[in-house]
Amino acid sequence: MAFAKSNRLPVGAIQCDNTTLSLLKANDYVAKGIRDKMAAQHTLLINITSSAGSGKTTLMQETARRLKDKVKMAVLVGDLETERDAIRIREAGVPSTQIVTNGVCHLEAQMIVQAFDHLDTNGLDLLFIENVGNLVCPAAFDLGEDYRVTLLASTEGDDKPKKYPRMFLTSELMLISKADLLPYIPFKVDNAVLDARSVNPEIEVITVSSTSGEGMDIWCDWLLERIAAKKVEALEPAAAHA
Ligand SMILES: Nc1nc2c(ncn2[C@@H]2O[C@H](COP(=O)(O)OP(=O)(O)OP(=O)(O)O)[C@@H](O)[C@H]2O)c(=O)[nH]1
Ligand SMILES: [Mg+2]
Repeated sequence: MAFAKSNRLPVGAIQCDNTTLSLLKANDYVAKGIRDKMAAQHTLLINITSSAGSGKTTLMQETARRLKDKVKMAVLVGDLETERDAIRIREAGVPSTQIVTNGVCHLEAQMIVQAFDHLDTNGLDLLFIENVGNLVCPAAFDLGEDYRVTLLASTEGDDKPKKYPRMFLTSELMLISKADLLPYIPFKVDNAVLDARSVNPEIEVITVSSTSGEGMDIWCDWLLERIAAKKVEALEPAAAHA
């Protein structure tokens, strides 16, 4: 199947009804506003997605511990119920606001805009959005992010990229998480990478463990490079008019 990455929809395979399509169009309009706001304040915006329990919040906590003294960062986190994840992230020393969706299985751009009333993003170098744990619905909703990063935990099985292709198609980076468990389970990293690249040949891959620390330096360097690039990007229009 051919895919158009720019609008994140499979070409010739649109099976949504008109209502769904217009909802997505409205979402894209709001997402553009978020992208413009983040560009104006030079904040790198990363949308973190995965199945439930793949280790997103633990990764946010460990990333915060490693980067909070180097960059100004915060996390918006979505869940169907409870403020538990935001509390965990705040305990790791960075501001975090919980978006409680009351049963909605994904975050939408309008929810992010509403959350900006509760979290001051001015001056941030890095803003993470931890999406609701779900490999399906969050794939359809642009949140204005610069990069979408999807975790695939070793405990989920290496067959998921082909079973949930849109999430891997629309992600720039796949993090194979819980790498410390790889010696004990029949997850083949090569199979997962092959499948992910058959869906999205450009997807980057880093293997990480928040528990052992494996891959965390590579992940943090990946972020720092992009934070720096975002600042340069912000200077370019000014340079062009100088
Ligand atoms: N062995 C191991 N366990 C991990 C790792 N990262 C997270 N976990 C465990 O996996 C479980 C789920 O982790 P969370 O960080 O809450 O996962 P999540 O993706 O945020 O979950 P939801 O927000 O509910 O979707 C917890 O018991 C964590 O301690 C890891 O690198 N290795
Ligand atoms: Mg979580």
